[in-house]
Amino acid sequence: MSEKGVSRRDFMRGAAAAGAAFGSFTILGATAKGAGKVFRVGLVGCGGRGNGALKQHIQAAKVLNDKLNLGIDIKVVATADFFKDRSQRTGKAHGVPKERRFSGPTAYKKLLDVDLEKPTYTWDTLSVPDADYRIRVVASDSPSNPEGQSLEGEKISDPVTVDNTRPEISGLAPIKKDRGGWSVPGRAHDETSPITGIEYSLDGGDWTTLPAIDGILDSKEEFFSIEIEALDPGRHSVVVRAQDTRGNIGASRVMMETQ
Ligand SMILES: [Ca+2]
Ligand SMILES: [Ca+2]
Repeated sequence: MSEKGVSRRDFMRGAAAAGAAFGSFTILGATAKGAGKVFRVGLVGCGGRGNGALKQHIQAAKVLNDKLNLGIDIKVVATADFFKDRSQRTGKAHGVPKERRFSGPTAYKKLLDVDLEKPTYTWDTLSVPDADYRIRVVASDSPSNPEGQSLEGEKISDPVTVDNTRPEISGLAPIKKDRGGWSVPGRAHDETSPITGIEYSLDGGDWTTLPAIDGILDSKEEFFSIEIEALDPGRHSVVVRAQDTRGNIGASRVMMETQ
């Protein structure tokens, strides 16, 4: 079987064998034969984590399509969440028919009854250290061919980054300015991925975006400086948070005393 004709099962087996990991995620449905390269997906848990995993998975399919020319089509066919609004919202965003957006305590069971013919597969990147991984995809047609006549092919992808660790904020050291103002310099650092966002909140207020000192957020280490105008006398707090390209968020807080 050529790489273009790789079956879903073979793909899963090969990817799993290679320790491939795209985030904790469940793929349901799809027959190895007949369904072609359409991956039918049912999402159980439509909160931030579930939606994030789904996004990652769609991205992973795109990477595989780009790098290995697999022509994978991810189709979300059902959603399930205890909360109706979450299931509805995610389902609507992915074109899931209303009758397949399940909610309530037995939502996941209803989802599992949606014409599934295959068991569940899960990739959990939390079981592997942060690093770049290559995915080895092995395709074999041995199940449908006599012994000795089967063919096998494999390809190895470009590196895929797994990063489940939060960026660190350090060096927050408020400096007093004139008229009760403060300057708070700091550093955002991530071991694995570039920093894509830095924000701060003064006294629990709205988040304000911060630019990088060097003008562009593009590397694993970025420096920033928060400039605060005159504050009322008393204790004040500044919380800074930074996000890496994988969506991990790390935060830190510093207190200031204005006379
Ligand atoms: Ca990270
Ligand atoms: Ca930079």
